[in-house]
Amino acid sequence: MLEIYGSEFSQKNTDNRTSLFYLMIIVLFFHWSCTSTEEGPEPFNVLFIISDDLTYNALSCYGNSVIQTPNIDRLAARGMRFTRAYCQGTYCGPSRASFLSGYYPHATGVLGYTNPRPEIGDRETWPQHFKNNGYYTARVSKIFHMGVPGGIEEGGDGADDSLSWTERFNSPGPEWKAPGDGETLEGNPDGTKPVVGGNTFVVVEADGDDLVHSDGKTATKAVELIKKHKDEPFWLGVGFVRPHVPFVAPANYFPPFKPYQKMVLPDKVPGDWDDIPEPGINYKTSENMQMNIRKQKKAMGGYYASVSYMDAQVGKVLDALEEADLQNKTIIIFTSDHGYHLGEHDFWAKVSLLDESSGVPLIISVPGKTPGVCHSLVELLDLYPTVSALCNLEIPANIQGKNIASLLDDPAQEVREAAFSVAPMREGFLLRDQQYAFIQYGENAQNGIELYDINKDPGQYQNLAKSDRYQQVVSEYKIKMEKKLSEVRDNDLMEVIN
Ligand SMILES: [Ca+2]
Repeated sequence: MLEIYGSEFSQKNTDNRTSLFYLMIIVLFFHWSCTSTEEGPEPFNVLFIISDDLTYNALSCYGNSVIQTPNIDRLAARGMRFTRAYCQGTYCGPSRASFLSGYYPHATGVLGYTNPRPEIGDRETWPQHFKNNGYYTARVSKIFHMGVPGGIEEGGDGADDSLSWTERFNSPGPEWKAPGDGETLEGNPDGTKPVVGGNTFVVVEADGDDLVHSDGKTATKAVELIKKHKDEPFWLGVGFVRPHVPFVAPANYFPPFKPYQKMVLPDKVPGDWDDIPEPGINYKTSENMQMNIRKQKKAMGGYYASVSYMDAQVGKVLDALEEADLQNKTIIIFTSDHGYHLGEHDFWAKVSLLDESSGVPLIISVPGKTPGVCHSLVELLDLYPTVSALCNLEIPANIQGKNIASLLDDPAQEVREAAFSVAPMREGFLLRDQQYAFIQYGENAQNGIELYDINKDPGQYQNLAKSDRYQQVVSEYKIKMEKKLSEVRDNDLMEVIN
């Protein structure tokens, strides 16, 4: 018996050794396959390029035939171009604080022009997450909020967050003070006002070359940093301030848009404002800016020249990336902090929650992915988790955006039922889905509602909110909005705010 037990014992031992051997093989295989798929040969770099106050309507890759933006177009040709990307706040401060922190504006409470650090405490911002994972992170010029033109004239850090960066660089420029042929278009009906600063519609056809201005200096610094850091993983934020006012650019960018008289303004629809609730009338209009048709056309031409100039600077940065042979190792993102009105509804500039102002251009180029066009609703808030996932970094559990990386493989998917955006200065809230744009003013819609059927009325001219036929739709969207506002506020920061 003993012997039998003994032979069974030794048999078991042999089996155990064999099992152990196979187990080790399996463990080694999984270890190898995990390290080879998760870590990859080399981590991707991230080049994040953001223009200030840029509407997608002013880019040729989005269908504009008056202006040519060859550099942004060439990025679009090799990346995924999103046609329904929305910002989360329709002016600089809240939008930038949101997508950089990973929280909606009403989650942090950052509705003005500050950085979100006091609200998020030791939680990581998007670039900081990369910095903490071994990346060199840098910003050139405006990534978090900076005042334009004042902050650019001063050359300070603005509402920046120092913890996000390994290094940071500012690009001071003369802005409206640049020598050249300038005119103040806004609030200047008799033409007696000189060229002024501030958030004012001013056009300057400037003397000198690209490097006179902030964006030219930003491109130069970005090119230098790409060369210098090409052998280590980097997250480089390049912030161009054009086409934010003042519309100042070297004079050689203006000829395609002159004489300004040839610019074609959006249709002016009689009675257009009659069905828009008072907070929905934008803060800048042709009327309150006292801009006649000549000035409106010049505003459009000046804006386009500023976009052309910015596009040329984007080209310099893309060229540098190719020269450093990094195009196959770098995720490139191009976007804006929000959109802009160029005379639609006689509205100008930002803040409005209509598509021209709440929608943003968004191109994401990832090495190895097939270029394409994606019509899914996406939010700028999705960049932080998506780019983290694409770089095989953990997505922090606290942030509110979605990982939309699957759209880069299959752009026909839908990842969101609706996009959400806010205009805090008028307590405006937008839910935009594939059929409707629902806008309410006030937490309980007490200050008015706009409802547009985008498929029938893409220009958003017919507010259906008071139509008997749409009362059921209005009720449904009010409930959806209440739910969204509650979701936004249900996060790990609430104790900090309260
Ligand atoms: Ca802006």
